[in-house]
Amino acid sequence: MADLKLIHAADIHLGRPFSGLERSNPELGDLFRRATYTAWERIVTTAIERKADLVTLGGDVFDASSPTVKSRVAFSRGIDLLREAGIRVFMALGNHDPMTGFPPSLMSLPGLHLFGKDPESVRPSFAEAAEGVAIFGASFHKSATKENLARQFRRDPGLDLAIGVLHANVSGIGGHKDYAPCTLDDLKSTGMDLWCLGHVHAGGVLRDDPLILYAGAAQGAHMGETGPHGCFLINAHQHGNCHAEFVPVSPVRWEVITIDAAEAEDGTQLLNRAEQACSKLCSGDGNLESLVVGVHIKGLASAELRKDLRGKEELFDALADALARLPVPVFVESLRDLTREPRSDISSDEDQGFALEFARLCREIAGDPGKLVGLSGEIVAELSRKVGFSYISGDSRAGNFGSEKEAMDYFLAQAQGVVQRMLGDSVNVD
Ligand SMILES: [Mn+2]
Repeated sequence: MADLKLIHAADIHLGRPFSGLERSNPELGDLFRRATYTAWERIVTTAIERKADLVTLGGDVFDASSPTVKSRVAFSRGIDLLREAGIRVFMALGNHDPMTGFPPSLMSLPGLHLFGKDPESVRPSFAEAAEGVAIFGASFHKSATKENLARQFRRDPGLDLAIGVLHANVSGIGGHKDYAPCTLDDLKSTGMDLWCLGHVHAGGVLRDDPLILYAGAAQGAHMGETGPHGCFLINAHQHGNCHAEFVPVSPVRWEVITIDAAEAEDGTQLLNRAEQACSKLCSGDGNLESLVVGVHIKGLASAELRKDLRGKEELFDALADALARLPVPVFVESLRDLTREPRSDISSDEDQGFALEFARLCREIAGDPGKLVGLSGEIVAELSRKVGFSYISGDSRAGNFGSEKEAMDYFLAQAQGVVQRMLGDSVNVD
């Protein structure tokens, strides 16, 4: 066989909305609504421009098991364009778009091979390059597929190149449902030269030999999906030896930018730093149409900066205005003040020991109502002895509350604030 070139994509989630955008912005709203469709169009264009022999899709191409008409039309158009360019598509379905409920109109599109629920192999005979090549795959029958599908695959003897396409959770990767669970060894044992997977939204290569990779979500949809997203262009040679190149396609990128308070004397300088950080992120990705950022400010804040940070709503608006005007418009998703004030009375070791102990005590008390009685006074006393009354607002003294429960609820909220102010983000008390 000649070398084979393929594009692998998965988790396009056509029609998926963005979450966590608390404030609306009409201009960007339209871009966000189009984002998953744009990503799919770019996958198609990339396959055509880079002269791929075939395209593999690893499931969750649609966000919903009953895709909207817009999603169905967009998908069909892409398959048509690929077919006209002589590129066939091999698709396995995932938990968002399982066989049950999958639109019959999409099941037999010309140019598309849809894998059934049982593992099967296809020998594409459409191109000289594909001689001796087999594509293996299986689709989720229903959303919550718990069986290990990978173990049901076996390479046919005599093949030059065996490619597997599957939606699966390898090694229980966190943050994703444990559907079609399997291990890297399960995948390797099948004898495939290449595994093109879907499900995990952070794409990447899991193993080089054989090449096992997740395409990742073609477009991130929330702060848990930061960084560039796209598909992979894979050059496959006889009996493996595959090389994968990541191709970014997402028009919108999510990122967290962290600004050191030591580098910003006040709110104005903070805006400048944020602008610089965003411009740097946008440079070098010509596909990027917008950036959504969470802005974290940490470190030791000057008195001036603290003053500006206290007017957080206004600072947020100023930041949102400034960043929206950048050449690649930036949408501010959130602004987190993780700064701390300078203190000299307690050593940092003591701070951490006390903070953790206090957080543990609060959690223990919250889980045992019997311990509430009388502890509110003790907590205030302990807190004030350790960190000084300047950290505790006046109304938190014992006796100002209608009940112990009310007092405890207040102190727990207070404690979180105190711990955060003392430690910035260096200790996670959750
Ligand atoms: Mn998915």
